[in-house]
Amino acid sequence: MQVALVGLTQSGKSSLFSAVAEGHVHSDAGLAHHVDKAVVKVPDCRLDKLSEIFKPKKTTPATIEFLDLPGLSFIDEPGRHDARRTVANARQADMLVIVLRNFESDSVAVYRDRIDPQKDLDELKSELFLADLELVANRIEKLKKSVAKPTKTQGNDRHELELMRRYSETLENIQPLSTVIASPEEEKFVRSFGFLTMKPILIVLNVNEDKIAQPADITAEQAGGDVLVLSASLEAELAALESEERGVFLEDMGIKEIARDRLIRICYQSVNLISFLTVGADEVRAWTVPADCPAVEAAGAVHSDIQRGFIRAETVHYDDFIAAGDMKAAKAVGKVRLEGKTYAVKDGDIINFRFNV
Ligand SMILES: Nc1nc2c(ncn2[C@@H]2O[C@H](COP(=O)(O)OP(=O)(O)OP(=O)(O)O)[C@@H](O)[C@H]2O)c(=O)[nH]1
Ligand SMILES: [Mg+2]
Repeated sequence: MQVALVGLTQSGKSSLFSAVAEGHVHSDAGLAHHVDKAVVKVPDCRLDKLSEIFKPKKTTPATIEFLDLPGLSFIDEPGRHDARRTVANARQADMLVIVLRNFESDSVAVYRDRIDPQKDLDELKSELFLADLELVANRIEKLKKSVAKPTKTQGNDRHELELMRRYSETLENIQPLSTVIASPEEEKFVRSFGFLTMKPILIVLNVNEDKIAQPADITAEQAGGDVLVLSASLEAELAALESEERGVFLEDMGIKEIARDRLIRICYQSVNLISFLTVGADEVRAWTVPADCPAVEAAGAVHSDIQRGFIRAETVHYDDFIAAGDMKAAKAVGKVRLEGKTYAVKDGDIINFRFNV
């Protein structure tokens, strides 16, 4: 899974990126189109707890990849030119985190002479709509030509043309494409286009340090996605501290959790991914699968042999396991179930696959 940090110039993306990537030094000096990438562990206290219990040789968390994209500017033609390139990079991501500037600073240049996150968001969103509309329009032109010829793909092309016309209408009515996907099959069919308005979004309001506890000026409804208030530069400083130092610092500031952890978790949930867990003396591990994934496919995430030779998924939910104390006790109270191939795996299921190859 990939998450792209997008936003107008100097909104705090790279600062947030270095917080998320915990000290990954960003290296965009002089490289106008450089995209930084970092693989980030998904914080999961269940995994920590299970590691304490099983004391495995190895603990493996779920991960997400973050992309730090260059800042967008639509003020002049060179800016628009660069923005097109950046936006094309965002198409590969599964989700967008839109970073909005809401901090005052004399030393950081201000976009369009304003500090106004709502206006910035409106501008960004309309550019995302336009980028999708352009893609759809190009596709329609191509398809109009190809459906006129009796080729093997004619049937498919007709179907696609119909879809693209519907999308064009949707976008012209300023509705995101995420609102018109009719079925999972359709979603799969158009996924490779990377439509931006089809992606889940999270809005980050980057405020001054003394404002992090205040409610956001923008509601989730206005934003069209969850809103997270944080200070990117504070997050970057916190991420650079050793965990003990960080704990003391957070306590002093009266903060329960760093925003970074919350951000990563929200991203994971926004694209409908869940973690199931495997435990043992060798490894305690979180595995990433789509929500409601059938058990037999979850088995495939671990190993194709386990999928092929699937017999049963011995399953206990993490909460039941912790309540019971250990596996034996969980079995004794009937919380360990033997599930078949079609069982829809839940977030936090601890699974032991029985298989035969
Ligand atoms: N006061 C304050 N300054 C910040 C904050 N976040 C970022 N900055 C400063 O704003 C400037 C730009 O931050 P970056 O993180 O590089 O912003 P960016 O969005 O990556 O910038 P571009 O990639 O050039 O678009 C830097 O000087 C940061 O130190 C914040 O929360 N508060
Ligand atoms: Mg940057």
